[in-house]
Amino acid sequence: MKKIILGLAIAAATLTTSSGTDAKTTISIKEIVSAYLQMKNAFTEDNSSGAATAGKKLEAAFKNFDKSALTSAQKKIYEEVEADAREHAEHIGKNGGNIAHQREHFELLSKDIYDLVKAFGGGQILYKDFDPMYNKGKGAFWLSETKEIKNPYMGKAMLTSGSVKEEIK
Ligand SMILES: [Cu+2]
Repeated sequence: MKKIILGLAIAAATLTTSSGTDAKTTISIKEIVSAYLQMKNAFTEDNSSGAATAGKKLEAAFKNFDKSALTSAQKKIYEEVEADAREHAEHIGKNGGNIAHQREHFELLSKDIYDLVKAFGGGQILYKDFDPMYNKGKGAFWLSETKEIKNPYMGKAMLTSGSVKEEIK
């Protein structure tokens, strides 16, 4: 039920923000997106401590996010995502040295960041990429700033595995 309501709220916010999101909000989202991308890039290099550093940065970006410029529909979406995303960022931040566990959180975090980017815009073109093999063949997606595939779940073992599913403008 919660998912359905969130879906509707996102659809509503997309309609109201397509004419232009407040500049301040875009900047705050950009900090969240940039910390997420830093984390994703660390995972592509199997860099667990780099991912942990980015996790702490992402947690801070959420903490510093200015909600005052949001419309009530945007605020609703943000608040739906925030607690969950912060928890994943925190666990990734605390689990340097345990990259398998960090990647489990990264998969769930990617869903949250995707919802935010769809509602607020990412401040840059982003690609939704999909790896069909992660999680025993269940598959998982991530967001990237480049069209070229660099897989954060497989890292160096299978860096180019996966494909672009969506271009988010
Ligand atoms: Cu954890």
